[in-house]
Amino acid sequence: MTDGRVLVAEQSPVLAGAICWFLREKGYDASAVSDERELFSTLAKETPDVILLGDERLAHDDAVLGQLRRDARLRDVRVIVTAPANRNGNGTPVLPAGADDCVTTPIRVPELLGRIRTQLRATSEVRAARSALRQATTELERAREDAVNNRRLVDILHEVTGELSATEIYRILARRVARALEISHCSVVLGQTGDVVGTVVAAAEDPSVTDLEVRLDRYPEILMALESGRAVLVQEATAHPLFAQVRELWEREGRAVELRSVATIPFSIDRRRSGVLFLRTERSERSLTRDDVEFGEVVVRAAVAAIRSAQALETTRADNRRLEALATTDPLTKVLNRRALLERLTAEMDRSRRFGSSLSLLLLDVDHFKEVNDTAGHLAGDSVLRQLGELLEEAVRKVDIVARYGGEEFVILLPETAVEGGVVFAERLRESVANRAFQVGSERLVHLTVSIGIASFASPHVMSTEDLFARADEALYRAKSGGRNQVRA
Ligand code: GH3
Ligand code: MG
Ligand code: MG
Repeated sequence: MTDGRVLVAEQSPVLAGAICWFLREKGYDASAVSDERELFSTLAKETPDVILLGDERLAHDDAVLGQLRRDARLRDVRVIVTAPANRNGNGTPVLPAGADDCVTTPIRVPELLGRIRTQLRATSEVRAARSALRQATTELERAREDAVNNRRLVDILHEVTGELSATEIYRILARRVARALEISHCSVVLGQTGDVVGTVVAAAEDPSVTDLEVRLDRYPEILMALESGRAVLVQEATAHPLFAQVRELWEREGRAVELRSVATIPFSIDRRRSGVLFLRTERSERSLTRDDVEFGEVVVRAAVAAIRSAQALETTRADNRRLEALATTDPLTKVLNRRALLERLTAEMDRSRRFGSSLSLLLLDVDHFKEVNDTAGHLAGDSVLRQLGELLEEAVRKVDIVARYGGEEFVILLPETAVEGGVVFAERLRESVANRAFQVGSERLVHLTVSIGIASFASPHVMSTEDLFARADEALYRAKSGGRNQVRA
């Protein structure tokens, strides 16, 4: 490492030799050329930090300086010219265009060294500035590249974060990463440490792959990523020790190895589902890089988060469905409970009012139900209520609503049904209960009858849901006191 490279253009070999000697003594790397031709042929080969045009002819030849300044390669080279001190009569030499500094002749060594030092400092400052600029430009380019990658990433994430199944997410992941990185092979392989067999759940190169089993001992890069929990990058597979055993296997099997590089990025969704994102390039393609791995890692993280949140959403929904079912159904008979019935009734009343349609309510009570309990036991009674619930559900239309009102009393709501229609339906229902044998225990059958009271909207004195219940209850009472097993409106 020298302090700077100085090229001395000086016609006189003695003077050139002396200047070079001084400069080298001071730690510079100095060499000399004797004329214009030699100057430019040397400059074509090397770039000094400072050129000293010692020869007055050269120093004041506009053509020479012009040529030096036009050469972009030499733009940071400082040019020092020599000039007689007394040229203008005031001791200050005229600095020709294109020159950076001037040394007065006859040359005095301290002045020359001072000028060279100053110019070299300037050169290094310019170079530092240029290198900073270059670095900024590189960073800008990298940022631009990142922006492009991020846009690809956003595309992928956007596609991945919908409400998709894990399988769909794997497929999108493989396809989009292959496309973004412009590589031929990208797949998702599920497996965990200790597994002998892995499952390829998606492969960009073959969309038909769904659950392809592969022997993991043939994929040391997958095993390694699963074991270490860290990404594995092999840029040149043919030379890499990781593939030594597999290479032997390939040779024995006489398989041509097209593999160039591989990267495996491990992930873990839950205890059952872990695996790797598996990137591969072939001989005809480029080698995979750290950047590819980083890109893959970011996308994998997003995909795992998406799968987890999709799963959480599904669990929450299932929980909600269960809760809702619990809140609205009667646990014994699985028909609607009383609370849900009242909600539905209110809604149906509103609808009837709005559209002027009719609505019938049937209140059904099992006749002498106590006897079932007394003779067959309470559990048998429960079972009979369950069977009755099923019978009622099967008997009604889709739009009708069956609910357990309490004990052995059921309510059936018939939308768009006036009292006449309600009576016909209730009569049919009464008959089918009467004709049915209900099972109690494994052997015994019992026969039952029911009494049904009906009220309808709109009819005189029925303005509210309470009126509807009150009227139906009155009708039921009449059915009971009339001898049971009958329908009253
Ligand atoms: P009727 O209605 O014809 O006047 O006579 P009944 O014997 O059905 O009399 P009531 O309606 O007053 O009595 C209802 C009986 O139903 C009383 C109760 O022991 C029984 N019961 C109510 N809820 C259940 C239940 O969930 N399981 C069982 N096994 N029995 C119930
Ligand atoms: Mg009762
Ligand atoms: Mg009863």
